[in-house]
Amino acid sequence: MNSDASAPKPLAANEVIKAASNLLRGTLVQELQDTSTGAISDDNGQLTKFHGLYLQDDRDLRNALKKEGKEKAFSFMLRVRLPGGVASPAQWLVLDTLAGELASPSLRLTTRQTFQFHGILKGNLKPLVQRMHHALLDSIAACGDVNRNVMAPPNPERSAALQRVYEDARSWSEFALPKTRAYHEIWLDDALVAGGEPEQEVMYGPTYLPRKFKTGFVLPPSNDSDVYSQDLGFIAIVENDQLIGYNVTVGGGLGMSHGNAETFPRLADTLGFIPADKVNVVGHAVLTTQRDYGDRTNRKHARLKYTIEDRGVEWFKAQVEERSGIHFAPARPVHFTTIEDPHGWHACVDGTEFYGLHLLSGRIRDEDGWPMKTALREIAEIHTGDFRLTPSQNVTISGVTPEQKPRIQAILAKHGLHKENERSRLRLNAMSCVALPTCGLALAESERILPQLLGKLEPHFAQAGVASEAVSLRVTGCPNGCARPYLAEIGLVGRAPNKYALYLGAKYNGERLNRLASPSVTLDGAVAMLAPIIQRYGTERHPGEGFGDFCDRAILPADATFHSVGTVATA
Ligand code: SRM
Ligand code: SF4
Repeated sequence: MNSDASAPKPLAANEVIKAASNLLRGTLVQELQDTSTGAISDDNGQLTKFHGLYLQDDRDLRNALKKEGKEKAFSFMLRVRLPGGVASPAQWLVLDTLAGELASPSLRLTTRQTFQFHGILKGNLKPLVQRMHHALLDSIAACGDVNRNVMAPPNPERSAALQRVYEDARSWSEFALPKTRAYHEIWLDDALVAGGEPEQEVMYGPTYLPRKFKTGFVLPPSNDSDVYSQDLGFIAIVENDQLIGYNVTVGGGLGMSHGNAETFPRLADTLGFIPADKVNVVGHAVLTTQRDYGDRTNRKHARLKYTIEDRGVEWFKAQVEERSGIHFAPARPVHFTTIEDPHGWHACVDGTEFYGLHLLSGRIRDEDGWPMKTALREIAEIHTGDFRLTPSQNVTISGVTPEQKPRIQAILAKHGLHKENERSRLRLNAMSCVALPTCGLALAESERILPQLLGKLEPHFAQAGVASEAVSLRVTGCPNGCARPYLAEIGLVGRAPNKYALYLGAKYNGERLNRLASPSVTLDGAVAMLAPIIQRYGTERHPGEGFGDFCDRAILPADATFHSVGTVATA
């Protein structure tokens, strides 16, 4: 067979779908009216992602339904767009009500500071989006090949600088929204204004980006949103309590596929320093460079990290400088110490306080002895501040006045939910992705086995006398890395039912990836491997040495170089 190696590769199927979609409309309106199935076509399924919606099915029911010759139990997941994770009490109450009335009863806080509904039946999609809209909430660009939910430090009123960082994050999020009216037409029944200006995606163009694109803002010493895992990162530089600018990072990303060495997690490179008022212009240049040069032929090679890996960071920096007209100054020194959310009560400069509430895996539901949904609803009913979703799937009850504090404390106490001090740091720092039963890509359990895994690991940390050490444990049901497991000191990544790859040795502050310690272990096998390491950590660690640093120094062989790109580079 003749093949011409120089012939251009065909575009990925998604590129053809986007191009033919009339700016993300496809035939969604018609398909939503089809009541003969709970599903939609694959092509339209790719487009709904840009509207924040995923078609899923209940994987617990798959086999039984197949045996009965029935359609899969289809439903949709909806991800809210919530830059910086801020929701008012009124919005909380709307979301709480919708979960149960029009979706599964539980709400899920994500690793990128937003809410997800699961289990929305096709016929409930429009009413749900419309009721969210009345509460000034939407799901535009929460998923899809666009700039996704922008992450930002969750408690801006802790300082004037943080407030400014939050505002810059919001501004970039708005700036980089798609301009199509498709969402409004399809879900909110907005008619196109006849004779109006022709619709144009000036920044994205008609085929948007080659792949998803993520932005995170951080303010050292906290690296709570794992800035080096973001396609585009802004590290706030503060002098004399004033924000003076940002170090800009590019090309982070974590997703990979088991057994495919061409896919890998990668930490971002630092391009340099920019003044604070240049965020949008630099963001625009980064995004359009990726728009023009990202790989549109292979979705497994389409993230910005591969564009930079292939073409070099100096080339990329030159592109951004040329497009933005801004010359990067040398990066300012930054020092990260933690990724942990603040738990319990904390004071803010405006005289209010916030309460950092720990939620395992971000799940909000009522369980015996753990009535999280009821408690948060009761708080929302009286709260005059707001709620902040954190990058570690927790929530802070923010802007609490001295008068309100006793009332909120009483609600937490009544429901037994003020126990952050009694939890191990391992538990407080743990994260897991959703995985089964809703995630179509899950190879193994994640959220559902986290409590069991913690229950088995915590006694080892206690026995070794290190229960109060902050240790990051992150579990995912597949190598896509939704709970950022490659930046965890202990990372477990699903391969098959009860089979996980075990990774150790990341730096706690998110500046170094972990390395493969075992390619395939059961959960019990992982606990058995970890037990003696935890014991040794208790007795052999250097003063102040984190668990990840200890594993990197004393446990992992020096030649265990699973990740080739594992350090923070500065261009
Ligand atoms: Fe993710 C796909 C859940 C954060 C990398 N992710 C998915 C899907 C939508 C599965 C699918 O495509 O069918 C999952 C839906 C599960 C469900 O039932 O809800 C899913 N990802 C999540 C969430 C909800 C995990 C959580 O438990 O919180 C997070 C939602 C964040 C948000 O609010 O926007 C979530 N996903 C992440 C992160 C972490 C981050 O962004 O900080 C990553 C790794 C960082 C990165 O992007 O490199 C991540 N998700 C992926 C990937 C791999 C992308 C790649 O470049 O290879 C996929 C699969 C894909 O895109 O093809 C994926
Ligand atoms: Fe699903 Fe994999 Fe993401 Fe977990 S890591 S939510 S299993 S895609």
